[in-house]
Amino acid sequence: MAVLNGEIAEIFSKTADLLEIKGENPFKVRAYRNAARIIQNMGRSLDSLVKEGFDLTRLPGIGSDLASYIEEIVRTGKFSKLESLKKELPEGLEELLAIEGLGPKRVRELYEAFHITSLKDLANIAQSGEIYKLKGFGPKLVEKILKGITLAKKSGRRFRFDIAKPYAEDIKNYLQNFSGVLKVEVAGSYRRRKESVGDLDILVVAKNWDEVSDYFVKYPKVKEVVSKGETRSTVILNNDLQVDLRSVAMESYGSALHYFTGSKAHNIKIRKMAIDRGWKINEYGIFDGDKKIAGESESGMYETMGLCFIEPELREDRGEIEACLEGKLPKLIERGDIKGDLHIHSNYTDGKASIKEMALAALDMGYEYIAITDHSKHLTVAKGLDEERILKQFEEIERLNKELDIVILKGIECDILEDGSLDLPDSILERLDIVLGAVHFKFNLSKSEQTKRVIKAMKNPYFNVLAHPTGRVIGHRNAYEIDMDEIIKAAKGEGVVLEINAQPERLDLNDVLAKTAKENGNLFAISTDSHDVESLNFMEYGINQARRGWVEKEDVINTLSLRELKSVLKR
Ligand code: DGT
Ligand code: CA
Ligand code: CA
Repeated sequence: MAVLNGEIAEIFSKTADLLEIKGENPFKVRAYRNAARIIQNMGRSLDSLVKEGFDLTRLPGIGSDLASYIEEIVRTGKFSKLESLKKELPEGLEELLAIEGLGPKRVRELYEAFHITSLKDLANIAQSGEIYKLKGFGPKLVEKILKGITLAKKSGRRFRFDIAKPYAEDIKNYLQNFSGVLKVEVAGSYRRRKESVGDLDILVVAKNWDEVSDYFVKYPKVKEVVSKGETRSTVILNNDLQVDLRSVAMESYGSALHYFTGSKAHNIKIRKMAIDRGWKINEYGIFDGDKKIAGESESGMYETMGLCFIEPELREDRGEIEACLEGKLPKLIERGDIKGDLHIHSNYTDGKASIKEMALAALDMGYEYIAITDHSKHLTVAKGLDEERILKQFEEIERLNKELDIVILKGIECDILEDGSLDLPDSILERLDIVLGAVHFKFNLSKSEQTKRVIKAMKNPYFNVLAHPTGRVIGHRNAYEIDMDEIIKAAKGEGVVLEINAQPERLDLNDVLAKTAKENGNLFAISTDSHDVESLNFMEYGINQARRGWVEKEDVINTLSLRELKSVLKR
């Protein structure tokens, strides 16, 4: 059985966490973390590369140590270094690391002082006040920690889309390989491309359900079989992701797919419409009395209801049924509409690859242009660019533009300072093709101050794109307090484009805000914020989120030709 890239990534990221808590060399920790990140997004299966005898060190970001570790994991399913770390430090500590405000040093202190190994332990000593006995733990930090625990608990039972995806694809593949399986589809929130999924809901049409169910529970990554029933079996995978498999008859495949794709709210609305007509609708079909009038295909279900086909991403009861009836259903943007990526970092700051490497990878993806948007000087941890280094970068970009068959735009991800001014002078900004502005510090301003700060920044005539507009990180950090209705209005007024940041842990704007902005007539940039070559593939997640926000091709500036794009950027 193949080891998934996602599993290898998870092993390295756990190793990084435990090493960090142990207080090991930060470079070593970072190497594991980078490896995890790169591997999570890699297009090719490491398992098959190893089995083909491919030299892994030829892959970007993989040195000889890492290559041998990957080989060990592929061949044994385990990583001995992680196994021995687990003997030194209890598991569970790494979930504490995800809490905002708790770095590895504090996690270690908490473990040494109170033997804390879980969120529950942490909540207990934080609430009892005992935590104040530790140096450096004041009321502000403890409040932040308690907030973090609530957030982690809420999202802890859910899996980010990009984490669930390789498993969903692998299980689908596994089931398709069984000869008695006639059809397989992953339904539920996964099919709706939600940013996180609670579990996977898979439908099969099987010649013999019992055989398929037996085969399903033997899927090698199953940790626990929860139930094995007449029409449904449920398992938990090694990473705690739950998978439901349901048996469906061919003649009700469409109705079952519709029912189990959801959302529940969307289903309920359609069921009401059916009832109003004197019909009945369920996972077996649409019935007029005893007569079945639809159910074989999903499109037939919508057609029978007098509705257009509604894309799964829209099925949230956010007005999609009404929009269809009024002939106003959007034609959603597609991956193939994208002509370039407008938020990319290079090794001038905290990116891992050179400008040329990023550009060549983008060219390989069929892009016509990219923007290099490294950090500005305020972000010292990322080696942010000052005036002098930007000018040096200009020269390199100009040289590459003569050499390569892709256009590199000169850009910056400029820090928005606390008072709403920008981190670089207008004399530099005016020479750039594209200016992204972003909040990277002072997340804790009041709502009105934060709103004022960002609006003031957007008034700068060179400001083009508001990057990751709310600052949220899924499962880790809530959006900062900011009045997004005001921001959306101001952005439109100033000719500022809103980013849909495609990093799977950001997806910022989220679906709901994207829809609000779309209704307001704003423009978007769907951008990967790549720090390495593999992350250029994040575009897919940004497209998912944009589609969930009803966004169409016309709303997105990186679907434009270079000439049209340049005219939008001259605001
Ligand atoms: P999740 O797993 O929390 O990310 O979200 P879903 O949407 O995948 O929800 P899940 O797994 O509980 O159920 C899968 C689908 O089954 C759901 O989207 C709609 C359908 N469904 C489940 N329960 C009900 C129900 O009580 N009524 C109706 N109409 N549909 C339901
Ligand atoms: Ca589900
Ligand atoms: Ca489910």
